[in-house]
Amino acid sequence: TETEHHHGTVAEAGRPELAPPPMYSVLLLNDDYTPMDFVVEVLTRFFPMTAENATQIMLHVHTRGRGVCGVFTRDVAESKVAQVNEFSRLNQHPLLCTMERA
Ligand code: TYC
Repeated sequence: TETEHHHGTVAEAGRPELAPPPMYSVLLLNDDYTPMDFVVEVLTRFFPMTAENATQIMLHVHTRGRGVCGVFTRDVAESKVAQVNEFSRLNQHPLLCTMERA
């Protein structure tokens, strides 16, 4: 409920209720070389989504230059970015993943 003490609120049971954490969008960037099927594999491997949703996001990135893969807390977003970029580098593709405040 809205029983406020500056930033926090107090729930019905009197349990402290924390403010929501800052959220970050994880983005894929387009390039001219990464195969489309590799981008779809990356999306289904590292983000919870179907192959159909992954194909839609891949095509959006391909046509618009960048696109959102998901929105996460800072630590989770940083981990996704690191995993995607390492996987792309290991597979010798230039695919880049980044993040920004949502
Ligand atoms: N533009 C790439 C191609 O034509 C496909 C691609 C899509 C690459 C999305 C990166 O994030 C990306 N093969």
